Formats: sequence, structure tokens, C-alpha cells
Amino acid sequence: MRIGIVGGPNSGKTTIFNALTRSATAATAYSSGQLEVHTAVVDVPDARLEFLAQMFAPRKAVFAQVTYNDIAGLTGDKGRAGQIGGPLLNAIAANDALLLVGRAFDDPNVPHPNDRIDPGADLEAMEADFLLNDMVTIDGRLERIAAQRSRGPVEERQRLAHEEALLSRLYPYLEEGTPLRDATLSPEEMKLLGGFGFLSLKPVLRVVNAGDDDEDDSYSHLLDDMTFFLRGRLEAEIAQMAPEEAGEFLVEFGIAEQGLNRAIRRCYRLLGLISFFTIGDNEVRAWAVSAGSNAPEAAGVVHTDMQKGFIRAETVHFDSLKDAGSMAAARNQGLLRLEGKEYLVQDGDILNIRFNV
Ligand SMILES: Nc1nc2c(ncn2[C@@H]2O[C@H](COP(=O)(O)OP(=O)(O)OP(=O)(O)O)[C@@H](O)[C@H]2O)c(=O)[nH]1
Ligand SMILES: [Mg+2]
Repeated sequence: MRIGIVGGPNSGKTTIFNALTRSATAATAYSSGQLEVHTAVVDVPDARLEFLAQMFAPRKAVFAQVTYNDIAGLTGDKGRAGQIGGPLLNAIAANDALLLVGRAFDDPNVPHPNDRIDPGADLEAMEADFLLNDMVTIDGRLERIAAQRSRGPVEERQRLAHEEALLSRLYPYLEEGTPLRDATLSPEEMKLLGGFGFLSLKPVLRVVNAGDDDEDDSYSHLLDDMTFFLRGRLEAEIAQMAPEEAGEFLVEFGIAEQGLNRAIRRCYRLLGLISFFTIGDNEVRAWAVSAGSNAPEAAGVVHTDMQKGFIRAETVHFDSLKDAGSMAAARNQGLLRLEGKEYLVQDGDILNIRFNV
């Protein structure tokens, strides 16, 4: 899973990137205005996997992973809205979800491009840019289709007509300020739209980047399921600390859960992901799969051959195994189930996949 961190200049993107990835990338108070992308891969924290590693003592425990991309270069300049150009557009579009940063911290040493602290407006302006940008993309595509429509073989003309109808249906959403992710789209339509890099189609999380000591009430109206406070600079410092020391700081500053964990948990919810586990002699491993996936689809996350040759999955839920105390005990208690192709994988399932090669 790739998550792109996007925000205006000096909103604290790099600081938050550091907080979420334990990196130590230099945060700077003056933007170069250039496209600059920092990338880091982090393990998805998972106490259940740690438990399984204890229980089975494999050579290694492999966590699911998330890639964060810190993408600088959005100008936040109203005058140029809708003009998110080539490389920047590509850098943003290459992510599965976006984490938008609105700036709530006030610091005279850190200039704000619009000379005002208003994280709600920052977040709205970005979404508005995304909508405008998508409108420009659709306009351009419709023009090109109009030019090609009457040429070429019949199938090609039908394909273009189909595409034109879809894009024309979506355009009014954008005009009304509705992101494309809120439109009802069939899997086939989603696939057709995939190549365009529509920004408003991306699922978004929003971060209100607060100063060190303000869990400021004046912004609490912005918070919802997918919008959360993060004291970026403080959390970036905590992310560099040894676990015990970090624990003390979290308590001292009244942070119930480290931002690093909160962000990933929300991403899983946003993208509708659940975790399942595999256990081998070499490794115990956590995998992410879309909720509602059947057993062969989950097998396909591990290896495409396992999906193709899927026979069945010997399945036990993590909680059952934990209660039983060992795999042998779980087996004796009849907690292991043989599940077939129709089985919908549940969060926390441990799967032993049988397949033909
Ligand atoms: N006081 C305070 N300063 C912060 C906070 N978060 C970030 N900063 C400072 O703001 C400045 C900009 O932070 P960055 O993380 O570099 O911001 P950015 O969005 O990556 O900036 P560009 O990539 O240049 O657009 C740095 O000097 C940070 O130390 C915060 O929560 N409080
Ligand atoms: Mg930066």
C-alpha cells in the first residue's frame, strides 16, 4: 500500500513523514518549490503477529508494509489552481491513498504561503485543486475523443463512445464539488478510469498538523473518522526515541496512541483492508487483503500460483488459537476449519493454503 503525503509548503509534510516512518529527513522552513519525493517503507504494527512469532519461533516475523511518499511541490497558490502538472501529478497519482496535511501550528519562524493559519481552508483548497485538475483532465480527453471519434475501426469507435459517455457522466460531479471517489462506479468503470490519474478518485485521510502543546479545540470541528490531529514535530521527535522513552513522552503529552499507528489503522479502514496471517517454519507473516475477499483471493496476495491452484484453506482464527494456547490444542478442540473457494476471509484469520502447482 502506498500513501502519498500532500500539503501546502511548510505545512509539515516532511515532519509528518518522519513521524510516521521514524525517518530523519531534514525538514526545512523554506520550500525549494521543486518536486521532491521522499520514500520510506514501514512495517504495519501488529501485536497479533508478534504473539504468533513468540508462539511459533520462526526464523523471522514479516510484517505487512506500507510505503509513504512525502511529495513536496503543491504550491497552495490559489491563482494556479487546477494546474498540477506532469511530474507532480504522476507522483501523487502513483499512490493508493493520499494523506492531506492542513497546517494548524503557528510559528513566526515558519512562513505560511497564504499568511494565515487555517487548516480547514488548507484541506479544502487541496480538494478543490484536485477537482479542478480532474476537470482539466476530462476536458482534454473529451476534446481528443471528439477529434478521433469518427475515425478508426468500429470497435475502437464504440470504445471511445463508451469512454466519452462515462467521462461526460462524471463531469457534473466535479462541477458540483463532489470528488469522483463519491460517484457510483462499476469495477469495469473503475478500471477504465485507472489510467487517467484522477486525483479526486483517491481515498483521502486528513491530518491537522498541530503545534507541540496545542490539542487545539478550535479545530475539533474538522475531526472525523478520517481527519485527525497530529502534533507533527513532537511526534517526529518521539518516533526517534527508544520505546521506553517514547512511552513516557506519549503519557506526558497525553497522546493515547502514537501517530504512526493511528495513521496506518485509519488507512486500513479507509481502504477497507483486513489482515490475515500465514505460518511456516521459516516465517510467520501478516498480509493485507480487501475485506470481502474470498480465500482464493487472499491466497493470491501471497502468490498468484496459490490463487490459480487453490484447493482449500485450513483456517483458524487468531483469537481461537490464542485461547487454545497452541496449534495442537486448537486442532484437538476442533477449532481448525477446512474452508473452500467461497469462504470470505475474516480479519485475524490464520490460513494454511493448500494448492496445486
Ligand atoms: N512549531 C512547529 N513547527 C513545525 C511543526 N511541524 C513542522 N514544523 C516546522 O515547520 C517547518 C516546515 O516543516 P516541513 O516538515 O519541512 O514542512 P513541509 O511541508 O515538508 O515543507 P516543504 O516540503 O518545504 O513544502 C520546519 O521548520 C518544521 O520544523 C509543528 O508541529 N510545530
Ligand atoms: Mg518537505
